[in-house]
Amino acid sequence: MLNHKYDRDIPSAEITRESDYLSRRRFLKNLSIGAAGAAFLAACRSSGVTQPALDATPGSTPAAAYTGGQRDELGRAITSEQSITTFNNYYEFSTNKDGIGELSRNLVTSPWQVEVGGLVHQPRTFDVDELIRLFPPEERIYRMRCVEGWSMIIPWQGFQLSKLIDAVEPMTSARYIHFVALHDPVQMPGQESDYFPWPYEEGLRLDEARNELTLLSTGLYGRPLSPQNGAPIRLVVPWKYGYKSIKAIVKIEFREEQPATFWNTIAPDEYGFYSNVNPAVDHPRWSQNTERIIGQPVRIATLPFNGYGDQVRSLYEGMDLKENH
Ligand SMILES: Nc1nc2c(c(=O)[nH]1)N[C@H]1C(S)=C(S)[C@@H](COP(=O)(O)O)O[C@H]1N2
Ligand SMILES: [Mo]
Repeated sequence: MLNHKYDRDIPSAEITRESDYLSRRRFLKNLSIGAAGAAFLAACRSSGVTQPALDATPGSTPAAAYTGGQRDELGRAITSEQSITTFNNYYEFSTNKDGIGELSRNLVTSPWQVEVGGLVHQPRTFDVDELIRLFPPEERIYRMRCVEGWSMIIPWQGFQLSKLIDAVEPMTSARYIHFVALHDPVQMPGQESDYFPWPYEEGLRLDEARNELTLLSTGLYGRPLSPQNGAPIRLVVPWKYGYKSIKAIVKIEFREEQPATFWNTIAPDEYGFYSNVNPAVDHPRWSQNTERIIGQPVRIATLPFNGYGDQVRSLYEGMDLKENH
């Protein structure tokens, strides 16, 4: 059922099918990935690393080092910092994608605390500065595929969520993690309306949260996150649609039961709990077969699990991924 109240603003140009580009992956394989990329891949091969999404560059990369040449492990060039910081989905501020930077400019992101609790032996409230000291960020170049049919390649700085999970010692009864974003209508004008079920919330199964791809990010392009990208701390789950990667996290809670999630509450038929990128399962109102990388002229084929199948497929063994979309 279509829910007009929450109907999303999808430019039709973003959702046009372009089956011509279905062989894009094979095509990309033959592209030159540049000397640094080739050296990195060679190093991975010789060290037996099977984790192509990890970049060799440490998190301390200065912003000035980003000359535009960096690519992900599929050979895709990183999206410009300009696009990443000016084309945003952040409904707490606006349902428009442009202008979020301006609207969120004065968001107070320091000091900022994240309360970690629920079914854990060591519940604790962390200051974000403390998290960064405890778990020094590293760089990960990840693809991000929005459910609307566009994508970006983003050089994040962050640390594996698994490190924080280990630190708080989950109880054996903990099976899910619930994430809650800031609720502050004074600072976040989009929350003045009760049109949406604030606060924004998200969830992962504990094994998904522990997967080594799952990040808590505190920066991108070598700079601390800007408010529009989720400062001071946000989730990044690259094999799932972008809306799972919740911004401005204030609470992380371990639970036995599957938590409610913002978009699933709004339109359960359209947005499932899992939300794994899956070109074989269309959104009820548009195809998920293709996507347009922001800044690129043509649509390309969307890859199962956004191209991270080798790292995450085993999490869903035996599950019907259409049923559990
Ligand atoms: N708190 C919060 N987190 C959010 C959103 C939001 O509206 N509020 N939008 C999501 C969506 S739909 C996407 S595609 C990504 C966009 O992240 P970016 O603006 O950093 O590219 O953030 C996700 N996280
Ligand atoms: Mo999105």
